[in-house]
Amino acid sequence: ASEGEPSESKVTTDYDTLRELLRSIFIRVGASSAVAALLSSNCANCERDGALSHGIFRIPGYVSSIRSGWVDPSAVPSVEDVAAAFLRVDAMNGFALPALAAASPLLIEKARRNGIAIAAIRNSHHFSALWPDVETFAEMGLLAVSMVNSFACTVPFDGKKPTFGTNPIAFAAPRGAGSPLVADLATSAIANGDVQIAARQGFTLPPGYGVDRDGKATTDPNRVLDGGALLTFGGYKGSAVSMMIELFAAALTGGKFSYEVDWSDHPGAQTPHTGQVVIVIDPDCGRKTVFAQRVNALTERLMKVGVSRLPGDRRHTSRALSMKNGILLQLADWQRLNDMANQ
Ligand code: NDP
Ligand code: PYC
Repeated sequence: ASEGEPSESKVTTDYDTLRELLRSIFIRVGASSAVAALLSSNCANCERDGALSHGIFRIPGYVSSIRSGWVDPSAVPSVEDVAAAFLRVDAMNGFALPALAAASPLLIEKARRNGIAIAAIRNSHHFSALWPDVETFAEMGLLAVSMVNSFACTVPFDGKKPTFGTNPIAFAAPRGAGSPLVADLATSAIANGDVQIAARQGFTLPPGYGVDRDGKATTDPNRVLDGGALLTFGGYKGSAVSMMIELFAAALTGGKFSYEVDWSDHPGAQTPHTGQVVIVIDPDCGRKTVFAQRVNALTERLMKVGVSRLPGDRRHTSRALSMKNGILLQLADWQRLNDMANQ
C-alpha cells in the first residue's frame, strides 16, 4: 500500500474511537475523569493532525510517569486571581492541561476586560504539543502566546552540558473566517519526541542537531537519547530564545528550571515537572485596522512571493484527511493501546 493507505500492518480508526480508547487508558491508571478527558482529547488531536511527536506514541510515557508516582493524574488545580491581568495557577503536581483549562474562563474574561492577561502555571507537567493550548484562544478572536520549559536535554550555545529543555513557544492569531494562524516550535533543533521517533524507525538525524554523551557531534538518535543532548536551532539565536523561555515559563511562574528537574527518585518518570506561561491579548485594543484583515493581508503577500505553505497548514490538511478517512495507525501501536486499556 502507498503512504496514507491502510495495509496489513496498519489500521484505521475514527477520531471518537481513538479518543475514547485513550480516555479509558488514562482512567485505568488513576486519572480523574476531568483529566482523562483533557489528555485523551489532546493526544487524539495531535494524532489526528499528524503532530506525531506528541501523538499516541506518548501514551506509554504518560502511563509510566503516572505509575512512577511522579505526577498526580487526579490533581485539582488551584487558580489565584492576583492582579487585573495576572493569574497564578498551581497545577498541584498534575498535568498542565487541566491547569490551563481551569484558568481559561477567567483568563479570557481578563483579556477582554484589560486587553491582555497572563496565566502563570507552576508545579505542572507538560508533555504535549503547545499549539492546542493557543489555538483555542485564537478561535475566539484572541491572540495568544505560550511557552513551556522541559528537562535538561539541550546544550546552550557555547555551553558544555545540557541545561535547557527543548523549550517550545507557540503563537496563535485569529484570521477571521479561516482557521487561526498558528506557529509552534521547539527551540532545540528538533523536538525530543521526533528524536524518539527517529530512533524507533531507524532514521538518522540531520548533522548539527545533537551530540553524544561525550559532547561529540552525532546523527544517531540513540546516542542523543542515551546521555547525549540536542543543540538549539539557529545557534546562539535559538539559545537566546530558549534561555528567555526558561525565564518566562519557570522564573516568572514559580516553576522549576529545566536543569532543576530531578526525577531520579521516580524511575519511569517522563513528564517534565516545570512551568508554563500563557499570554492572551485582545487584538481589538490595538486596532487601527481590523486585526484579522491585517493577518490576511500578510498571508496573501506571503503567497504572492512564493510561500507555498504556512505554519499550521500541514496540520490542517492532516486534520481534514483524518476526519474524512479516519486516522491511520500502525497495527502494533493500536494493539498496544488496546492492551493498555484492558490490562
Ligand atoms: P516543527 O519543526 O515540525 O514545526 C515548527 C513550526 O513550523 C510548525 O508551526 C510547523 O507547521 C511549521 N513548519 C514546519 N515546516 C514548515 C515549512 N516548510 N514551511 C512553513 N512552516 C513550516 O516543530 P518542532 O519539531 O519544533 O516541534 C514539534 C512539536 O513539539 C511542537 O508542537 C512543540 O510544541 C512540541 N514540543 C513540546 C515540548 C514540551 O515540553 N511540551 C517540548 C518541545 C516541543 P506544521 O505544524 O503545519 O508543520
Ligand atoms: O518533544 O521535546 C519534546 C518534549 C519534551 C517534553 C514534551 N515533549
